[in-house]
Amino acid sequence: MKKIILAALLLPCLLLAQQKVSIIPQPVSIQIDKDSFIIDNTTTISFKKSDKDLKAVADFLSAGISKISGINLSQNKGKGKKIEFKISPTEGIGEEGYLLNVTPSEVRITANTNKGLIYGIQSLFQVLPQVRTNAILKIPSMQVKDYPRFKWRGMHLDVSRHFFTVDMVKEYIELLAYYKMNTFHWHLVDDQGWRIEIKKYPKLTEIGAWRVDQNDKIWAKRPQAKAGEEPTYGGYYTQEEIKEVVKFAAARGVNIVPEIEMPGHVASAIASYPELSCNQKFQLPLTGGDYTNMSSNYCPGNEDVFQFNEDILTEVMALFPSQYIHIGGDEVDKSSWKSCPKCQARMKTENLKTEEELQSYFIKRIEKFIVSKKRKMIGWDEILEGGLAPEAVVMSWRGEKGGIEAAKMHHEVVMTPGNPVYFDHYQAGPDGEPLAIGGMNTLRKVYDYEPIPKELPAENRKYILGAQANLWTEYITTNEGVEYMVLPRMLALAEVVWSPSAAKDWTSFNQRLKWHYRGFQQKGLHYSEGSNKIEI
Ligand code: TNX
Repeated sequence: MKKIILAALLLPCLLLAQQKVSIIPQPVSIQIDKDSFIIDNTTTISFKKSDKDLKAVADFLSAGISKISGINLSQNKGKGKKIEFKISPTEGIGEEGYLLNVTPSEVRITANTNKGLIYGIQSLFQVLPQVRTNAILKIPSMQVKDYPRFKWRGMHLDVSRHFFTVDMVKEYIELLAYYKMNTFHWHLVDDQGWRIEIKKYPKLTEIGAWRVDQNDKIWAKRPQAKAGEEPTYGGYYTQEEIKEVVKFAAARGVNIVPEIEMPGHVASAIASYPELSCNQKFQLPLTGGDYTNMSSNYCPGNEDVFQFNEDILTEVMALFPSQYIHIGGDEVDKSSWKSCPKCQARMKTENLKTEEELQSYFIKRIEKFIVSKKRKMIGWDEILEGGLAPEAVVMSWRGEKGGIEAAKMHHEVVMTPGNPVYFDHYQAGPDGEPLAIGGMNTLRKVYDYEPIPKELPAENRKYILGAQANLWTEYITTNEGVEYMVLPRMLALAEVVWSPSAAKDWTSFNQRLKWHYRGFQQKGLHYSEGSNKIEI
């Protein structure tokens, strides 16, 4: 009897002693014990010294610890307790997985690659305080085995409709890496602004990066530029800045997929080089989010257009090591090609029957070039129309139809259907929410998303690389706006693309979310709690 009473009294104490762990995305397996490892001034990071890349991983951990505590961890010296990194062939965790073992005397992260180690560190960060503290840094003892479900865990950002600074882009990458997302799709080109310096074609950023709408907050209500007005709103990234961002992302295990739109959504390029459109008329880069028109497409009848794009892609590929290069391909108003003599001549010589086939001809030529450089071309699902290029990867955004079709044809696919992973759509309200593009993608809807469509035959499922959320910024003008639309929905997506589907649990997710909300508050990040209130 006495024993039972004692146990009953002790149990709450034991539970209290056990630190709460709220990792998102939920690890594949995690076992938490009651004691903990304490990080102090004597703690040292230990790794194979000769491995320079491991030094970068160690620096990543040190920087994070120093930020929250002011403690500067030593590396490979000192007699204190160790946080050890180990690259060693480990079965069952793949390229990005990790094992994390925490005991009171040691922390050990084991992985097959540095990326795996980085994810182990991100899990460590998620059990430590989120902002600067004077409290003791305690890591609960635990055993974690963890690896992702999908290879492509993407977040997109449109920097054309509104421009975001290098610092903001880094903040975005930091945030997505914290949740083990590994792909940043950088939408660098659209009608409303060309955002990447191209040395061979300087007018792209001298002219194409600027427009006349600096004071307007909502594009739909924006007046068109009047003759003689100075284009002063915009911006672009220099090649040096791009290199810096690529390096920053790589240090966090994030690959950047650059998107260079073609043949449509390029009014900004046509503003710079009007001779590349069918009607060759000069126009200013479009304001806000206006839809493409006749003079915002390249002319596929013009040979110079191909040279131009190949030159641009050559510079782009030198900056971005990504295996995948995105060429857009969406929403081309092909009717303009009907009345273009050069386009019609091209169709005749190439024996193309429809304007869709003409677009397909365009994309196939570009793919050939990209493949000749040992990269893979990815495009929006419109690239299926008129015939898919032989090795193209399809980003399925108009639902999953295009993705299913491509996977059945043995093409790789990234699922990014507007419903539910367009984060420019409302997440709550709409009363009381910032103006957004229609559609209601609540947190719950995102959480319940399953990237493998039921109707896809089993043998084709391996072609689904993963999923991605897109953030178009016609209505999003500020950093706060970006944060608000992404948080907390990105956390739901992270669990969709990382955690085993059997481990998904809405109630548990909501429990864990609380710790993250506190972090957002502490860090001053904007987020929508509203998205959690609406059930579908
Ligand atoms: C469609 S998604 C677009 C974008 C818009 C978005 C708004 C896609 C490939 N094209 O240009 O910004 O809708 O939701």
